[in-house]
Amino acid sequence: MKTPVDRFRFRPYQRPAAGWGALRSVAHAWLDSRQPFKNLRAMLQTNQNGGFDCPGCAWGEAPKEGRIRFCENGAKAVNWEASGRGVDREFFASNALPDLLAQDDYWLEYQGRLTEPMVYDGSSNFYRPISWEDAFTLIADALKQLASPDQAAFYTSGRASNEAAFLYQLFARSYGTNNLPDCSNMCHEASGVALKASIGTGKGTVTYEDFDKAEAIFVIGQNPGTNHPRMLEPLSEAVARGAQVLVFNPLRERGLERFQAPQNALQMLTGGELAMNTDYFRPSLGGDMAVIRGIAKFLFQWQDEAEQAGEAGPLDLAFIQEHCADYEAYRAVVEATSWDEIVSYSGLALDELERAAHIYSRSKATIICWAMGITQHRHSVATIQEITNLQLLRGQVGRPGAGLCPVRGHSNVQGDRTMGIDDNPSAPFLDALEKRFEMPMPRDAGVNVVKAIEAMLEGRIQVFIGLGGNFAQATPDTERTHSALRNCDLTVQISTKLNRSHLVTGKRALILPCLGRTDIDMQTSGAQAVTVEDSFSMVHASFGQLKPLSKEMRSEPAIIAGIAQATLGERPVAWLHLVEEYGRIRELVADVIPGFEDFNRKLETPGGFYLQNSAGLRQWKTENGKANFVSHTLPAPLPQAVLDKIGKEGARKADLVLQTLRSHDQYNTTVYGLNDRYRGVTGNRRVLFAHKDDIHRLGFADRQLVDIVSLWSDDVDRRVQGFTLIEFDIPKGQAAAYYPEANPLVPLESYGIGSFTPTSKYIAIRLEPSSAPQRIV
Ligand SMILES: Nc1nc2c(c(=O)[nH]1)N[C@H]1C(S)=C(S)[C@@H](COP(=O)(O)OP(=O)(O)OC[C@H]3O[C@@H](n4cnc5c(=O)[nH]c(N)nc54)[C@H](O)[C@@H]3O)O[C@H]1N2
Ligand SMILES: Nc1nc2c(c(=O)[nH]1)N[C@H]1C(S)=C(S)[C@@H](COP(=O)(O)OP(=O)(O)OC[C@H]3O[C@@H](n4cnc5c(=O)[nH]c(N)nc54)[C@H](O)[C@@H]3O)O[C@H]1N2
Ligand SMILES: [Mo]
Repeated sequence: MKTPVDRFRFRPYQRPAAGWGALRSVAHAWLDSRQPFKNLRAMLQTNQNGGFDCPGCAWGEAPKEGRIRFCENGAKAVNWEASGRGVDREFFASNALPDLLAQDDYWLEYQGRLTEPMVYDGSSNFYRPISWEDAFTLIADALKQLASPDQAAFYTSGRASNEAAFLYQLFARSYGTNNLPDCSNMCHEASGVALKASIGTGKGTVTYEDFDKAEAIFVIGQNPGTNHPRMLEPLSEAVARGAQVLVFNPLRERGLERFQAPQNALQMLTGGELAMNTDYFRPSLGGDMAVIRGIAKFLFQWQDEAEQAGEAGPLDLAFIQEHCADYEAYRAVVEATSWDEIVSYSGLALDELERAAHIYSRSKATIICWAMGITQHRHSVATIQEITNLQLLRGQVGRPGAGLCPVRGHSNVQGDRTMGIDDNPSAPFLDALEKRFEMPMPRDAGVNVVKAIEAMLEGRIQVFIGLGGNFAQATPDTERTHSALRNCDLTVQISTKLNRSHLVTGKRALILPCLGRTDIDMQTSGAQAVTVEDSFSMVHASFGQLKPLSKEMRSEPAIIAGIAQATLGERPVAWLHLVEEYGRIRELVADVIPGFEDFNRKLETPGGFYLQNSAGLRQWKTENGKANFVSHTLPAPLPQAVLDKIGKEGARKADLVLQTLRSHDQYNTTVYGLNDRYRGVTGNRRVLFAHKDDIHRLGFADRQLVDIVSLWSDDVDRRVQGFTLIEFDIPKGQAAAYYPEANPLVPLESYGIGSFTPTSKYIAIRLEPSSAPQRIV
């Protein structure tokens, strides 16, 4: 099936975000789904009570009527999942693996929903059909034959429901391993690690209502116009009521500048639009920690000045005194950091930092939001702790309209972690499992994504099972990751759509087609609901609405139960009995996980229920029972070994620093089309955005084809070929390219300190004239 592609063009986008452009794009996604009448019903049920939770992002549902409940990119996600196109046995019989591998990621998913279980055993180049029972037996035999349970890895992507996630981790642990890497390892891991040490919870402390009460909102390293479009409404409302909205982003993202609400007929018809920010700062990549430190340094200075004048300063000393530890140490570290260092690391001028600090010091209720621009760096944990330190200085945690807000990605990534998808689970969680299921649970930490790839490369992991996601493409160092997967004995993917992880296989491979969020999930007791948790810790039910495309698809809980039953029998639970009625799974969750007592009854509340956030209540579940100021020196963004190597190469120093990001037409590795509307690009994803002066300085020209080579301390040649240079409004020294096309450039060893998250937002690169066959663009 050919994919629709526009001609390559670059023309900066002049219109506001959302508006008519969004409506046109929704109409296109809807009609292209092949089942518009069925899907209209689905779109109307998105995020409604009794409907299903949007499979797009993890932004929470508006508690107030009249606010946006679904958005352009939510509609795209729904129509993409609820495609009328199917990938069946005839498709696999007529497409050999090498031919499929030659297709791009857009083409692969465009073929439609996976409709029946398939197996590949290396005897030919083709997948062939297999029955569900034979597939379960094949997996069970492979698992039982391993010398140790730690030779298997159980990956999860953040769309899995709470019910699926709970069963999956229970199965992995009952089988004997904590090898539960997940997409969060590449995403908000740093937020969890940092916040847990600082304030005793890994989750954000704000609720949706806090956005209505905030006097200032900082949006750092996040592009909500594309990735969390429903966030645009509360942000534009905040600006309209006079709150300060400060953006920190090296790129001028359209969704953070101007917005036209598609639901507002008057605005749409009159061309009206709303401002999205009151100030826009463009820091260096990885410079945010220095930005925050600069603001803190001003606060300390102004505090001293106020005290000398006998006035109250900006710091909330009473809060610090009552709730915090290590304040003096933090103050000392900030004072020891010079303004020169702060300015040069941050990429902002001193007067910009002062302006931001003024706004911060005046606001009585400040929310700080962040996403991948903060979490995908080497020093992400330190940066998030610096953000937390700043908020603690003014007592901005646990008060209305204020707090810390890591904006999560996948729609249930937060819930999956709550359910125990964690390679490094806490002792109390394991204790609770042991008590409830009366069997020992593994205590050694398992592998995260980076360690799983290393283990597969070295042959220490032999069986890989993926509950959703696209491990082959979402991970760093693509060539090595592909070798790692190929090194396995068996790779199993539980998926809705065809992707590269089905094609980069172990010696044997299985494709197990599952139901998605939009599909009706019929079990013996009737249609089932599943539950999810959003970024604001609200848990609610989701009911599929559409008849599945094929009778051969199974739900994720049913597939996990099938594998578990074949591997472990009824130990420690009657797996197949549980999935007859998901309320039975929720009863187990209620017994094990704090906050879920009486789970089934609580779900009856319209809109769901709120899992309390301890830090939001100013209860600090840290070791010392305090909110901790955690001090770090401003770190170099690359390890010394890399700096030494780049330095030694003299003229071959890094040309630019690259960040990898999402276009408006993709959901992670799912590519909906080749356009990026707000950045003005159509028809091409293999582009490199760079500043005009840099392009000329390096001896290239606008629209020239280049190869991009990344620089690291080892001798691996990491390169992508044939990228088109685009002169772009980007700070000098920086470049940007799309994920996953640029993933081959991210070295596996380049990850965050303490988070193991690949540094997808900071890659030193060099450009070369392209060695790829010339294309006319
Ligand atoms: N439609 C759609 N929605 C999605 C997704 C999707 O792919 N498509 N993905 C989902 C997932 S899993 C996630 S995690 C989220 C991701 O949501 P985002 O974090 O918004 O995603 P990115 O495209 O990675 O954008 C990062 C932004 O950070 C900026 N940035 C990069 N480096 C830095 C830096 O060092 N400092 C600062 N201040 N800014 C920086 C970039 O310019 C860009 O605007 O979205 C979720 N929602
Ligand atoms: N260079 C670079 N790399 C990155 C990032 C980056 O910014 N830059 N971002 C990282 C981030 S934030 C994340 S979260 C990861 C994402 O990593 P993943 O979560 O592994 O990747 P996705 O692209 O979201 O997975 C898409 C696939 O999931 C399957 N799928 C979709 N819906 C369902 C469902 O309901 N059930 C099941 N079982 N399967 C389903 C489909 O088959 C689809 O092909 O990528 C990370 N990788
Ligand atoms: Mo993510």
